[in-house]
Amino acid sequence: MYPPSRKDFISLTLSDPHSNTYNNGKHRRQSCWRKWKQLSRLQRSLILFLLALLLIFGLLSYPSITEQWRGWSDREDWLELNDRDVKDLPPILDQATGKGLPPVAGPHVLPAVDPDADAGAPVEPRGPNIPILPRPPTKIKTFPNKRGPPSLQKDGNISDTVREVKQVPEVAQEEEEEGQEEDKEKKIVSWRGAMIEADQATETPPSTNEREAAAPPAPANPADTVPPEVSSGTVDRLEAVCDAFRHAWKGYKDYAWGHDELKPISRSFGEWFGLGLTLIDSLDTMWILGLKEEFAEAKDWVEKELSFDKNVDVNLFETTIRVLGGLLSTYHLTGDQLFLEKAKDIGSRLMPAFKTPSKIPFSDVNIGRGTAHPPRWTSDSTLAEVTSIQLEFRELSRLTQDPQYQEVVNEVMKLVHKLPGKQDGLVPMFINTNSGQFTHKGVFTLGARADSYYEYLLKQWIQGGKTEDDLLEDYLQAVEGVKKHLLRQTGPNKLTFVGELSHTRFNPKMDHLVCFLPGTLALGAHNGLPGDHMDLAVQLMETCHQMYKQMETGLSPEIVHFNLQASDGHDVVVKPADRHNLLRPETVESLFYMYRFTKDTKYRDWGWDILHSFNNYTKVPGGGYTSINNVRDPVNPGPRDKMESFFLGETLKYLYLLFSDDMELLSLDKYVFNTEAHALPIWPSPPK
Ligand code: DMJ
Repeated sequence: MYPPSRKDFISLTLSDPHSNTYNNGKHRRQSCWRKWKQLSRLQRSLILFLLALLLIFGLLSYPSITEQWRGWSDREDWLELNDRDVKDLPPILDQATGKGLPPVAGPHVLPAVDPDADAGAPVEPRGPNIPILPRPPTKIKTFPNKRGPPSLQKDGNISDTVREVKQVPEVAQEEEEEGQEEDKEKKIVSWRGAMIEADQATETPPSTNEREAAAPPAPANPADTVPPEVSSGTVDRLEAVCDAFRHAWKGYKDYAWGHDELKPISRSFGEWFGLGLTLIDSLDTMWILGLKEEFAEAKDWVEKELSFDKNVDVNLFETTIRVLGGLLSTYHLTGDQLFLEKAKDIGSRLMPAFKTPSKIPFSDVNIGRGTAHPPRWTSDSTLAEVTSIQLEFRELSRLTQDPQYQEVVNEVMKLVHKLPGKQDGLVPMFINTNSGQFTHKGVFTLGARADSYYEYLLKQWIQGGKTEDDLLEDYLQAVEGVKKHLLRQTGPNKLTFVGELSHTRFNPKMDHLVCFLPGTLALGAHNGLPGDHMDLAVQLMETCHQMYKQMETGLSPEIVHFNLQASDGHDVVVKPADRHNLLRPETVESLFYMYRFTKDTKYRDWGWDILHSFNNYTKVPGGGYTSINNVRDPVNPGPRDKMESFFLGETLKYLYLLFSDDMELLSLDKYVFNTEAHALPIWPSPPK
């Protein structure tokens, strides 16, 4: 005998679609009901329980599903995205219509991208003219509740760590707004072809009236890290920069005086060349900020302590841009011969670097022995290094009436100008000091090792009174090369960025260093170069701003990767090894140029936010600012214990100039800044 069968299972009968048996709705309902009745109580309860669970789960997951549809998912897995082959690149879409943009007449910026193209291979433009990239939307996620890191605050006086500048009275604010309205009306295309006759004279020291008029800032609550609301060009912001400088200088003075760099956490110093790099890099900044006492004590050190008669290997490029550039700039601002004498001394000691078979200089010089050599592991020099010393050497020749400095650096430019191995004006990153040929060909970047080559093409042309056609030709060609090979947009928010090319493979990687480019493009447009350079500058400036804004600390990482996928998600991807911030200047440098040429106050506001983030996450109690390891971790950004000299030489100087209403303070029609933010005069035109 078999026991009575138990109905602990559900049998499903799949009907034959062609059969007539169950094609009637009434029958089907009856049949379902019959089947339901046939189920045991346990089975029915189980089914009801499962249905209830499904319903609850569906209700709970509804908001997050819709959120994803809206593209506001806060997934963290985007952080770990790896390099992707650039497949299925999206066509450039019109933001409003979502359709592909037709070619338009006018200048072009970006090559059209064929979605069926090979991985990463840029596609020839579809027509003679390609549209300017649509502007990125402003709806980007922000992190309003940034907090200062405990690791930088624990042993410090809170009011020392974060300071708040006082509110501007309402009336003043209204006046400011009216002024801004006027500014907007006046906003003609001032960046086209406005060249004023160059003026060779040194500039008188800036007035400190503005600074002295500002009331001392009140201490703030360190947890309240929202930038204080001050109108965009007020003395409060200038005073905040001066405060930052004083704080940095205090650390340097207390723990690293006369040495190259401050180590603010360990309250000690680091030596690179043993030339007082931070002190020399800071001289003209102090002069511009009106910090008379600090300047006087630094000058005293230069006069009494600074000696270049040292058996020490220095890097030709770094010493030229920081030391020679810093001394020349300070000479022009102050008219003090001391700085010119020191400039001549270091300039002549760097000359042995050019004694090479190819006339392409070695990277290292022993300034005491008068010998030079390449790095131990190669006979190559870095391209940016040998092509970004020209402004300084040319100026030294002009001031000393000794042509030797200008001759050696002009020779390098001549060689590079006619060298094979470029791609539409883009240059490889290395050049051999024996053969004078490019090496590591096929790899192109606007970042490390190539960046200031492009910057100095334009700036030499401006410095020399816009007469040296080869420089202009190389610059214009390079900008076209950038547009053709390196420019792309992110998938999610259409941010325009400059990637890298490695043997035709596109890599959506961009160094923070590339953020010099918006400023340089704007400077070119101001000097009469095509208007679409300015359009591109505006787009790249937005991207560099987003590299800060999208980070939890409000500070950009050293390197970002951009997301080319059309899907929702984040534009900026940061790999764990790239999350550090070295207090670099390039973005605030470009903000300064963009503000000077457009008077758009948003650029000042962006700079203000950056200063605020530096104060929150890099300011070290007791004195100094430090590089940090992780811009994504506001609780522990990981201080690196190093304050680079360019934080005082460049970053704070550009912030001050950005906030200053005095457009004649280092007018861009009279001065050209070297790549370390040291101002050199534009040469007067020769008499006709
Ligand atoms: C500076 O020394 C110069 O700006 C150089 O051109 C690039 N690197 C640093 C700043 O980031």
